[in-house]
Amino acid sequence: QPFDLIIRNANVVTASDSFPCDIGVRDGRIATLALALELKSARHEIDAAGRTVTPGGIDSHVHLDQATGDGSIMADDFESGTRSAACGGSTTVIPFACQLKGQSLRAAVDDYQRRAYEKALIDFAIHLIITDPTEDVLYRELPELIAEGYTSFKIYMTYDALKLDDRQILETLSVARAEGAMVMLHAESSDCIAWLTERLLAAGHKAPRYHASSRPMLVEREATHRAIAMAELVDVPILIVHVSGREAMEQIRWAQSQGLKVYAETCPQYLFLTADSLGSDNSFDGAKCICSPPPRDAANQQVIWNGLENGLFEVFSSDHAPFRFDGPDGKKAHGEDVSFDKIANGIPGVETRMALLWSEGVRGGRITPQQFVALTSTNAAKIYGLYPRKGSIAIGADADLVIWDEGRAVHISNEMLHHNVDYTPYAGMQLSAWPAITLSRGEVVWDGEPRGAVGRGQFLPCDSPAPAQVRRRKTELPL
Ligand code: DUC
Ligand code: ZN
Ligand code: ZN
Ligand code: ZN
Repeated sequence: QPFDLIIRNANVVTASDSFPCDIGVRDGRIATLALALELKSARHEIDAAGRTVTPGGIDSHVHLDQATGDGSIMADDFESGTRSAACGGSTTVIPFACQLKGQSLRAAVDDYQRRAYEKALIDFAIHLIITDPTEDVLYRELPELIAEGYTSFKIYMTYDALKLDDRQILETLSVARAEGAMVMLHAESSDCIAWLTERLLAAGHKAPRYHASSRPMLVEREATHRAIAMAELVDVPILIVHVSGREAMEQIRWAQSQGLKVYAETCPQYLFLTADSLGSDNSFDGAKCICSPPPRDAANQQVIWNGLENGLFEVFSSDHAPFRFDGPDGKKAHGEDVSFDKIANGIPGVETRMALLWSEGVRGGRITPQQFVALTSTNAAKIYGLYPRKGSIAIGADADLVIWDEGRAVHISNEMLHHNVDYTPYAGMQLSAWPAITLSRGEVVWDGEPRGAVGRGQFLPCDSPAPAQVRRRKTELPL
């Protein structure tokens, strides 16, 4: 039986290994890995001589077409967002279905499945965001949805429209424990932020750069500590998303040293931006880099690199939250004179994530190629229940692959990107690598041009993530 595709002379890198081989693909899956694959016939061949081939990226934290409720509109939907992801070497994204307060979880899922319908160019799973944990939501809807493949959800400790109080968090964590789901936590202390914001605004400090002053590391540290304590009490694994620097990391390091299953995610903005990116004067330009938690300083960038290298972080995702700078529904939705707390929160990055980490991390000598694969793909597949279909180069896995172009100067500009945002925070950076070809289930979706039909991406129901599986718990809950 002929292959549909053979990739010859690849230098394959997985999360554990690196080896030369040919990859035979049939029906969208990896059918054979062999040295000098004799096979005569394949409909297509790609010569990857001299090139590294990694698993396609899994960007497990992206916001696409997500309702914001504050007059801003996300610039990327499931079409432009997944196209941009593919052009940057990702083959799976996991955006969010965000429950509105008062809305059923089912209605939220249906809403986002409609938003995704026939749009995605690459495969996607969906995380839930739980904002209204009523009894019906927690004890009827959530178990049903987890059984249907929505096995991870995010909860917020800040933002009035999204946050849960500690009692609600405990209750929600205990459902995750019972049902084997993975909980992602946005850990920032709501009241501290509100108090600081009020005082900054009273003093007339309203420019974008004060966004960073309103959310110092302390507020992230405090909430991270509290989240860990609650997860320990309930005895359930959690993942702290978008960790920005030293103080939250110290809490996570402590938890991990106690044997608690506390996983952590960080993002490119904490390696490549600082609070200075929000502006050194009162100009509005800094709004481009407003995200939460805010980027810190050069010393913290180094601490984040250390955490990627030493294994504190499991996941490197983009937290792509796309808002245009100009226009009526992006960063300027309420004008340029508006205070920092009214500016849409988030920055784009789904397309630049992989190349930034390959270029500055691997080629920069900070992490190994295997660590790169673990951080950008394999670990997320395991933590969110997509492994081994996604996240590896192995027989039977989906043929989701990146063939790298290395050693070429890549000057980042927004013009080269395919998102629907009118800027990139990384403009001007000089990289030494970019994906040459991205394959999704054996189909070329990027080879210097975006390829692949709109709507070809499939929804991926997730298994109960290995670390969250019910049978692995060590203790009974105290009653
Ligand atoms: N949290 C996110 O996860 N993304 C964008 C902004 C935020 O606060
Ligand atoms: Zn063909
Ligand atoms: Zn968040
Ligand atoms: Zn996010």
